[in-house]
Amino acid sequence: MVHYELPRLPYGYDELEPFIDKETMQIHHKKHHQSYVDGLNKSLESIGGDAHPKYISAILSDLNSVPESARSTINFFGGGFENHRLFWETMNPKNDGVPGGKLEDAIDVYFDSFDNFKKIFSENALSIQGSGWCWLVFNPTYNKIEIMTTSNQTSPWTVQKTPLLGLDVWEHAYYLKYQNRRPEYVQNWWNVVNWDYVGNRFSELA
Ligand code: MN3
Repeated sequence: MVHYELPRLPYGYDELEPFIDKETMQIHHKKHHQSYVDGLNKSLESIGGDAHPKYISAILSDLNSVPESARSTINFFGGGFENHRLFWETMNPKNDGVPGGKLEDAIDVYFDSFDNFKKIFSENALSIQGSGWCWLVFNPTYNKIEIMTTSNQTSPWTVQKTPLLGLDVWEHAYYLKYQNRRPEYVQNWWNVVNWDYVGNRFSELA
């Protein structure tokens, strides 16, 4: 039986200051992310996890293979587990603020410029009603990158798209510091995006 564990944060809780505060990072990682880990393990146990030995992204890509009794909890907790794992990896206290290499070229092709990409991504993030995520994904069917949003913890894997970069716009991601000021949170988050990581992820696919 595969048991998922809370992944280690690749930097200290206070290292994304002042853009994302220490207390938010601690609660978000140790409490919220842990709850998705626990929920995922419980859901897998309920259907005999040994029958589903694939990594969670592969399970999310083929939710119909999961017994109906656990499909919605695996969608939620499995998405929550994997979305947050990626979210931590795609942030970095020391970044140069711009994508490079093949990803930079693809952004120019599909969004005209990096500035325009950021504008469209931010507008999508702000348009989410309630809780959800805004994503830069790779669409393997058309071999292109796209921006999309999902509700709650639904992962792009569930629609066969590969998440490259995700922004958590649940209130728990920003409320302590920003209260209702989601636009300010989104704007400040760009300062901590780990473009090296996102670019490498893209290079492995395209
Ligand atoms: Mn979250």
